[in-house]
Amino acid sequence: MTNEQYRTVRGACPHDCPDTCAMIVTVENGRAIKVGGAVDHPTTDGFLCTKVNRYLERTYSPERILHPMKRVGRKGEGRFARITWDEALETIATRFAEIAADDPQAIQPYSYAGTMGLVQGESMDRRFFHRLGAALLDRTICASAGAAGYKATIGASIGTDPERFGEARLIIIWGSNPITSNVHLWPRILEAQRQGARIIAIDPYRSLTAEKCDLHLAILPGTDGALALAMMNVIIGENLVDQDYIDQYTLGYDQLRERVRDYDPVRVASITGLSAEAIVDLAREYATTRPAVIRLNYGMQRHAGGGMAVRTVSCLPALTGAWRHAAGGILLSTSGAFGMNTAALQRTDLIPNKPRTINMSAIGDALLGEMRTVSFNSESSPHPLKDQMTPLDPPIRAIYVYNSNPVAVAPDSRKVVKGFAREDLFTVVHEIFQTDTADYADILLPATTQLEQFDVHRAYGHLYVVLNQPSIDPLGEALPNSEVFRRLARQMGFTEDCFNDTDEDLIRQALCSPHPHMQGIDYEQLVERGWMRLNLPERFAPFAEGGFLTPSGKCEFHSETLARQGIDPLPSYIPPRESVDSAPELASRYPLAVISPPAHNFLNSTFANLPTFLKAEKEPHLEIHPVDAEVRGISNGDRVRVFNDRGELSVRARVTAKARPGVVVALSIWWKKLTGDGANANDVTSQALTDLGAAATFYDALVEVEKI
Ligand SMILES: Nc1nc2c(c(=O)[nH]1)N[C@H]1C(S)=C(S)[C@@H](COP(=O)(O)OP(=O)(O)OC[C@H]3O[C@@H](n4cnc5c(=O)[nH]c(N)nc54)[C@H](O)[C@@H]3O)O[C@H]1N2
Ligand SMILES: Nc1nc2c(c(=O)[nH]1)N[C@H]1C(S)=C(S)[C@@H](COP(=O)(O)OP(=O)(O)OC[C@H]3O[C@@H](n4cnc5c(=O)[nH]c(N)nc54)[C@H](O)[C@@H]3O)O[C@H]1N2
Ligand SMILES: [Mo]
Repeated sequence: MTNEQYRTVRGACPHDCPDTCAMIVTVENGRAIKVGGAVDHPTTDGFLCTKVNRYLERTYSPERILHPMKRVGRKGEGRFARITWDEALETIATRFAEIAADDPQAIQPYSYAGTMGLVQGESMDRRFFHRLGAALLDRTICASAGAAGYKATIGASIGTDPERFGEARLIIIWGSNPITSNVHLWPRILEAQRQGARIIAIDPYRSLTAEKCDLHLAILPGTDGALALAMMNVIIGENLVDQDYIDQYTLGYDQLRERVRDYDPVRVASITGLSAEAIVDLAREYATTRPAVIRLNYGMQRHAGGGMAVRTVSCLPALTGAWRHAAGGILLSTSGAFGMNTAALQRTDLIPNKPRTINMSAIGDALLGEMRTVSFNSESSPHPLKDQMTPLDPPIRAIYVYNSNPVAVAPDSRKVVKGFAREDLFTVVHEIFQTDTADYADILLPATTQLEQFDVHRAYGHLYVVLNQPSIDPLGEALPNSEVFRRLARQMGFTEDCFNDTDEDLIRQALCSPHPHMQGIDYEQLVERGWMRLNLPERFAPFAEGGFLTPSGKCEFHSETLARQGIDPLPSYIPPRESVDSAPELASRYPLAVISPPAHNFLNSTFANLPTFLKAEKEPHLEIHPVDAEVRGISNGDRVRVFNDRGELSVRARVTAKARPGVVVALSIWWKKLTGDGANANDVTSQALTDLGAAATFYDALVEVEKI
């Protein structure tokens, strides 16, 4: 809609969330005055979350960085002086050229999903670093364990269409907190519940979601794989399987049947902290209710065996034939259904040599001169996973951070801070705000918000491509990522044509794809409508008749691919690295498991600096069960110290049965400089990596808590 004064523009929420909402921005005389959810977009359904509803507070915040700056204080102090874009680009290009003359691998890009857009997240930036020959980054901080585990069983990140959840008769919400982290799924779950479905949460913490479910099973962290194996033990033992589905569409059933014999519910009860009866009931209810769907998500992935846990849980729907129904099956992520032409955007063909790859979840070690990798050896004891440290030669000499805030979000934060504090490290940070990471920049660049930039989005919680059209001009001298890398490429003298592509060119390239799901999705229609469903049937039942995306085309209970990598080819249980069983000595000193899932009003560390959201979250706290509090003499409201060998933080205790005994909960992610003691939950998390996907193990950490 346009007239003289008002205009509405169709956009997309950029944030790292499954929902990727279609937004409508109202603009008055060049200023955005309202953001809302598109009414016509099926999953957005006319509403935005509590955070993005107030997106204007972010865009028009007086705290925004609006021009380039250079450091004038000590590293980390956060004192900067204004410079011009020309000076900023020249400084960066000169330093990069110097380092590249010795070895470009010493230049490290560091980015994640500050925006999920393809243009601003993985196009010109990738081209630039590829052409430069910089080190690559393994982007493992969120989803790689689950993606690898799911891939081993199912073949790709494709699952039940979230739009069908309302028709399910049983929904298991497993390691997921949709009311906070996937709020547009929640109305569908409520719809199912109204129609008589049962909703079960499996979560160590009585989250906002768990407390609204019909049943909450407060499992011990990192033990989901064992629970799934015990469920299979019951389902197979009591012959509740769909033998026809198994015969036609799965691989390795006989071996699986043998394997699950080791996991009888009584033994698994002691592993998981659940009762044997609860496990048996869950298995029976799951196998006998149609359609049954599992919303499987990140909670279970952030542990040593996170990949294997996801692989194991993903076997369940093939065993019972739940996939036969469009509202049955399992949903981890829908991202694998999108077939955008990311190769055209990223241009890995520009890479001149074979540079090293740094794992982003171990950036602390990397900045301090060591590369961490993980190896898997089922024979070794007490734990099958081992992290190897290799000296980094050359060391990282420059780091360019965008779309991420590693000082606050990366594990084992003391090491991350120590790394960023290195005097000899040249650090560029491109940011909207002066984050904890920005404080360590040598050159700090101003970034645009979503209202000021052009982009195209896929999603991991629905099946629509969403276009983001800019609704306002950039504030101050802020520039989008794509434009900064375009200018840097010019400054470095890169002459390839691809560095001249406009954002529109990039979007067109992303859409130009031979993938069958992308057929019919074109730029002009997206501009007109804002969003389009992938070329999939309205009732999408991806594996109703097999067609898995594994090498065998079947649901692989037995995976030859894993076997070839020296990994157990069958589902198995890998305990947390930090637990009584795997590390008894450690557990005697640090008996409590700490988890730090998202706070409702933050989005990772995004929004965690703005008044409305800080007011809603009040202050950093630790939820602790009354029994654990009492033995430590801790009362509700006391200040407590949470610590282990890696670090510590001080927070306010909330004594509550929402945390199960043995587990403490520190909702996250706070900016370290806004907490009072300069620390957040990542001061106690570890850089150890997961089995599959080499991901971070944020929820696999033991601590002790004491009253201050
Ligand atoms: N409001 C808000 N929304 C968000 C985010 C945010 O920060 N804030 N972050 C976004 C991002 S990047 C992501 S990846 C997703 C994450 O969203 P989710 O997939 O929901 O993942 P988490 O919130 O990390 O964990 C979900 C639940 O798993 C539980 N959990 C922890 N350990 C275990 C375990 O071992 N087993 C089981 N069964 N449960 C466990 C936690 O207590 C938590 O309640 O949310 C996205 N959405
Ligand atoms: N303890 C603990 N730690 C965790 C987690 C946890 O549950 N517990 N969750 C983990 C997970 S799941 C994830 S995904 C990671 C998330 O970690 P990050 O991806 O680092 O996410 P954010 O903290 O939101 O930081 C994103 C930054 O990008 C900036 N940004 C946004 N848009 C743009 C843009 O267009 N251009 C530029 N240049 N910058 C932009 C934002 O201002 C913000 O500061 O954190 C992980 N860390
Ligand atoms: Mo994430």
